[in-house]
Amino acid sequence: MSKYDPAKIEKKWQKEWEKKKLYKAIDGKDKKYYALMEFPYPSGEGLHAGHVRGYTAMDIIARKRRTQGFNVMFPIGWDAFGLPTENFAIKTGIAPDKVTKKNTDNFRKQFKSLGLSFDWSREVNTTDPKYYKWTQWIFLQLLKHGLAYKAKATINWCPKDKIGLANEEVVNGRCERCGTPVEKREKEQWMLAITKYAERLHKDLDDVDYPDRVKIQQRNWIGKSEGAEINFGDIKVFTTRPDTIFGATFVAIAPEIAKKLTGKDFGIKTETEKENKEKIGVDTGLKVKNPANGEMLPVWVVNYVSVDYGTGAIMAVPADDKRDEEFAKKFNLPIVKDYKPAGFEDFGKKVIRYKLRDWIFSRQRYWGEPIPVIHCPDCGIVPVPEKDLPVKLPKVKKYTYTETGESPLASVPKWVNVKCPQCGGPAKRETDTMPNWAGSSWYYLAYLFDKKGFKNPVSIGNWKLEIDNFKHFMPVDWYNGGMEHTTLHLLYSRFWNKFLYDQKLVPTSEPYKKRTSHGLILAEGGAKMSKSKGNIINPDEIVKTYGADTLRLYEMFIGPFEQAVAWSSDSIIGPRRFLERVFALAEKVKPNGSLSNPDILEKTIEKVSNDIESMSFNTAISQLMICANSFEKEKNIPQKDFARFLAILAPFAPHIAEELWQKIGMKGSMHEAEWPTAQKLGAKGAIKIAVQINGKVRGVIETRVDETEEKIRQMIESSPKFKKYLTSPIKKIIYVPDRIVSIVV
Ligand code: ANZ
Ligand code: ZN
Repeated sequence: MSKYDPAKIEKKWQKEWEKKKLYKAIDGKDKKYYALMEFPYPSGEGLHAGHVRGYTAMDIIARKRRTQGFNVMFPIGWDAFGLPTENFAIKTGIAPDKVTKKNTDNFRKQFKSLGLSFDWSREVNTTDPKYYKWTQWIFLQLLKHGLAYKAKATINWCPKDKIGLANEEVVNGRCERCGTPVEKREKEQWMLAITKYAERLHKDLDDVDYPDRVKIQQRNWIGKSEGAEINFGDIKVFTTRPDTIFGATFVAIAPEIAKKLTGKDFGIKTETEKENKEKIGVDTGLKVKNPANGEMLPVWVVNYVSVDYGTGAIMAVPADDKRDEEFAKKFNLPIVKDYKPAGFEDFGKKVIRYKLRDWIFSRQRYWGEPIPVIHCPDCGIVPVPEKDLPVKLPKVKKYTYTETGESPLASVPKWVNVKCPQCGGPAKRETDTMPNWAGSSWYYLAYLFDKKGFKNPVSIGNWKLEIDNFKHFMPVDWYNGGMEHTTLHLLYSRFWNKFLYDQKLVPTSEPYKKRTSHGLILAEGGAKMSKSKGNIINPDEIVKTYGADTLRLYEMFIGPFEQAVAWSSDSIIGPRRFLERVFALAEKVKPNGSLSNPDILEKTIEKVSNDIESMSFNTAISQLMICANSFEKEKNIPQKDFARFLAILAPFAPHIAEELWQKIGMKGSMHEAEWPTAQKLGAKGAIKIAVQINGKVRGVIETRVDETEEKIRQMIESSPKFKKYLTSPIKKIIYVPDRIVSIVV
């Protein structure tokens, strides 16, 4: 009897599958299924055990769909612009593209060792000029349609990194990466007008299959509010509660508004809701009239009203608003209770406001896509002609920002100084680069390019082929990724897709039909895995010791997929033992015969099929274990039954499944075999349904849980028991699944 030796089996099959190109998606072929997993940032540390969870999960979906006869698109690539690589370059002087190459080579090797069924022929890398040529092209289209613009923006500024930060990069008032307190600065920035899409980004969530939690996150970020604008003298306030106007006892305004109205600086700074621990304010001395009752109200400048939202001014109603109440108590302002409510539009007009701000799209960094415009003293901002794309990153000597906080690109005169494409006069390139979010905002389309699209210079002609492929494969049928990307990445890529949809380049307004998110894998003991804590589990070692199939199985078994779970070195032996037992079961396979307990297998097929769809991988594996236990009690296992068991084990543990498939004498690769369907009913699957004809119960039929209406109807029509009541054709049929069927003839 041979022993289970994953080291031998796994490499062998990985090579064989690659040779056979089993996982290649076919352009234009029917019954497409696009399974997408967020592509990784190829860090220097390599893949860690946490990554394996999501990739294995989508691999299971992709494998199942293939054997269900789908033309599966399951691609992978690298989201490779990013700060760690740039910081490494700053420290060591090693060019980011060199480091990226090394890191992606390592990630690729690691992915392959896990037996993930990616179509490697479609691999993309956001830092490849052939790729970012298109990121730049999309930027130019946004520019052409007025959705990219340059404006002075108050930005969060990290004085240490000398870089503008997006709101989400500011954590508790500090720079997310270096911890320095963030300052506000005015700086010319490229902006993308995502707010023009706010309503669609909000509303279209109705049409996609995302978890409620994710929809709520998206909606909160967009922050749609229906309210009213009401004039209190010269000050216009925004309120969602115009009904409370008779309870207003003062008006509170943002510092910027106070400065505009009085010319004075009151030394008050706005804080976000999170930052705001203590309410502070100063009486400006101004008084304005409440239009509801003519009362004169004092105007205070406060730290809890922001200039960025609504009108930057509020009517304060201490009786009904907690923040106003706190403020009123502290500064002895009146609190009026039991006032009379007003109608919604009695004193102002209805408006809709969004919290969403335009997207600050500039970074003063090296390692990003150069923004493809040229500044000409005579012509202004001139887009780089499409034929001149990509604008490649120049080689630089130093990767740090300049003294004035400009990007390192500004220190390469040969690159910066160009001729204006419009007038031919001397002009300068834009030196800002795009943020890390750019490349991932459209990568699901990049996979669909014919490789020609990447090699040839830009021209509309070349787009045709890709657009056909976009039409064929889009939208993404199932997108899985981390919880931490369900707000911004999802929002940004939905925005770009909607824009491309408006340009008639993609077939649907939403890029992702369905989104799921996996929970984190924590380190042993429950802490977050991180390099600094030295608690990272390296999958390479697990693969070496236990095999990839064991690692895959373990990560899927470890707990409910959407919840965070802690790694446990003691538990990994469980899945390994299970696979050893499955391996030994193959010895009992005989060409013919029958199982003494066939129901277990049928139930297992049914359960595993359903559990994969709901990502209940842990319960699917439990059921596979129950089935294997039952097989152990059998004297012999018929070949066809064991083959069906292998077919449902295969998405989880593809190597051992293939090995045993061959061993028991099945033909071809098992990954080209068909997904089995449960044939017979287990005792629990059988149910009785009452049959009512013209209002009278005429008996019951025996069927199975979840049977289709069509099938039930056929059974009734062909049953002698009911035929005599069906004196004329069926007019109407009402089927309450698993309970009753009511027929009118
Ligand atoms: C009077 C009032 C009475 C309010 C009441 C609330 C409750 P949303 O849109 O749901 O977040 N507000 C308006 N602009 C603001 C700004 N720039 N900074 C801080 N707060 C602002 O909430 C809108 C409500 O937040 C508005 O309705 C306003 O306070 C405040 F019982 O007006 B309300
Ligand atoms: Zn010019």
